[in-house]
Amino acid sequence: MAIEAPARETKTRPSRVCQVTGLTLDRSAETLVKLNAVTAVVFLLLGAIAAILLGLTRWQAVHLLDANWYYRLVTFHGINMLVFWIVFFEMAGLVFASTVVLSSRQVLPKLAYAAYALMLAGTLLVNGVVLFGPFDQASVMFTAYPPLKSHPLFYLGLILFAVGALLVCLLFFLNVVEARRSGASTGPLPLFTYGLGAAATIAVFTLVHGAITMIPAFLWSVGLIDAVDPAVYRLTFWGFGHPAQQVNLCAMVAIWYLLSTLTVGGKAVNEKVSRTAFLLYVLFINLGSAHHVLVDPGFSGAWKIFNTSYAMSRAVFASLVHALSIPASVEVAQRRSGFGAGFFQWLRKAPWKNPAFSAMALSLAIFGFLGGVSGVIIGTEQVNLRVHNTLRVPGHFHSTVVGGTTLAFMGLTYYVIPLVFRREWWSARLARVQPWLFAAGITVLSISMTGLGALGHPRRHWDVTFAGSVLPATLLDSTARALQAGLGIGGVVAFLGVLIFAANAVATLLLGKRVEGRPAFPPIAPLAPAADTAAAGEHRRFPAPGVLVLVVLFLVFFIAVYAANWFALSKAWGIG
Ligand SMILES: [Cu+2]
Repeated sequence: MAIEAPARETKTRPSRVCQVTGLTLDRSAETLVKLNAVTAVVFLLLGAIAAILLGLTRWQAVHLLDANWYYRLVTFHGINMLVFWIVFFEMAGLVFASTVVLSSRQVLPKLAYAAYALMLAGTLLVNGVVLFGPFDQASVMFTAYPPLKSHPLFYLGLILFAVGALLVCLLFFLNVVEARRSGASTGPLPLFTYGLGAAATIAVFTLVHGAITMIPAFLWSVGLIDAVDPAVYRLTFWGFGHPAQQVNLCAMVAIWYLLSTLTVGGKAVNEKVSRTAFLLYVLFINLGSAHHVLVDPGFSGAWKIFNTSYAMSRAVFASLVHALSIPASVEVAQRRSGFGAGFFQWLRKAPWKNPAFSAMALSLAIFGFLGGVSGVIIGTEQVNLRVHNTLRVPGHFHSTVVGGTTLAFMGLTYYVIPLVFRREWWSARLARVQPWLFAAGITVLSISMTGLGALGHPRRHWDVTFAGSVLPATLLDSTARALQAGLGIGGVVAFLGVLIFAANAVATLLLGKRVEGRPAFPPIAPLAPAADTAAAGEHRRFPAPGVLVLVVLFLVFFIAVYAANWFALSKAWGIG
């Protein structure tokens, strides 16, 4: 429209034009992305240091930490990895998707900086209590279930963090509105921004649940109210704790789509279907939170089964849509780029040496085969009985949040640093190895935890030999020892993966050459050429037959593992 052009020209806010993408980078948006991303990686590193100490404690042959530090660091590790690392990174993503991707500006930049400051202050308070507070207040775990009571500053820290994050979500929507109003963004929102919009929507009700949970707990900790009902706390806590993982899921899926575009020039096979799948997440995935209270008294069986099975299946369906759509976008792009032979040439000839691509592909595989399958199983009320509070639970979420989300975020970082920070990677060789190392470590770790859980090993437990207990007992047999070694070694390898990632990033920011023009590494693929219209009838067939084969393999695997769990349940009680 005619009136819009002059309105845009009057803006004299500092910005630069990206020489690769042609997008306009608003200076304060750029600074916010950098601040949040660097902060995220700092807490990833701290959480990983705790992780390696914990892994080497659960491995009974090493049994590194004493009980005090074990429980303190379980708490520290959980909160830093699941909340601080991931959410700070997502905040960077929200700013990026609502400003840079739309070539638009950050609205209310001062408020955005204040939100970051609130989040950082909250993080420091929580970590201060967990690392240096009295033991009984510092070892309440990520969940801090009453009657475990932490220090008031612990709850206050979580509240400040949540308020800051909520502000960033609201600013995301305001940024999108501003991009529309100014005419910077017209037509449908890019899929990446749309996906992060779904994440931000889920984040709003997630954070509201966090407030509903933490404010009474804070009042209780300072003595203003007498008690917090444990059952109510658990329900509302998981209204925060589980959807928080769905925010991660949405962000991760949006990043997968983006990485498919950047690494092979892929484009969603059917964008409308992908957008609808994001919408299904918003509508249904929160109900899945009920899987955290499957063994709690107070909720009816019908309520549990409705929420975790019938409603959840809509969200699982959405994940299956993405699981088909994203690899298919890669296959279609690869075929159009000339790798069309047979079922799998596109996959063999994929850019496996591009760390952003390998991170995306490995994270998709780990998330789907290990995380998704185990999640559906653990979320089924009946089968859950054999899994509850065993190491199978952390076995599951290390394959979703770590093998999936964290690895996808690492993959995106391989582009964020050259494009936003304008630095050439210090070591391309280390970058190429890193996703493989991390993925291998986390896969071994997750499978070992799952195996130990199947043997009955509890989660969050310092000593499975029960040394010094009145009744002698041990869970250690030769299988358990081998699996514990797997947990320890997998943990060490994954830790090396984090260390190399962080060290390479820091070295890049300090020593990396400044990018002039187009960054050299990792390569950015041109959009794949359009379909060959001469191939009549092509559009009637699904354009990615290789992915269809993979999907059938996945479904067979899924059904086999699901059935095996029901079979094992049937053996749990000898009837007849
Ligand atoms: Cu959950």
